[in-house]
Amino acid sequence: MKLLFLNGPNLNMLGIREPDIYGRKTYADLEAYIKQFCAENGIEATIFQSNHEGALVDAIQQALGVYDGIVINPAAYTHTSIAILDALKAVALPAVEVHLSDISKREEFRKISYPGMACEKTFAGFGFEGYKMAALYLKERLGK
Ligand code: CA2
Repeated sequence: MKLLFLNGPNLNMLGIREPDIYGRKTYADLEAYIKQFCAENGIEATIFQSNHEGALVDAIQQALGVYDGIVINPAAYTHTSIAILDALKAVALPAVEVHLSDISKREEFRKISYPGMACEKTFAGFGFEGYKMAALYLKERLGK
């Protein structure tokens, strides 16, 4: 099973500021965590981070016919991006949304998720583990 892990803007800054919200671990730690649980669960993982909305849209479009599913943390684009929502709808691959923090318990503007409307599930507030929960959900769902 091949999964594409997409991470949006500023996630490359993890561990540098706001440790009370996002923890002390770095983006490199997140990549290592994803690679390790994927290896343990027979999942082929590609991980991509971008600060640019169009680059994330391109990555979603290019996933068609290549990946079995998408795990996405759109970061701040969660709350603004109809373009990412439309791209997810266009490829219609099974997708799961992940957030490190529990966006339902933060500022009002974080409560809406556009990409989430094209995702089968959302795991928010579980830190790095949310990525594993999302991947295992897709593994089960795809029967692989
Ligand atoms: O909780 C999440 O995973 C978020 O997607 C993270 C985004 C935020 O805009 C979403 O509302 C929820 C922020 C990404 C990382 O932001 C940082 C800010 C300062 C220091 C390090 C990372």
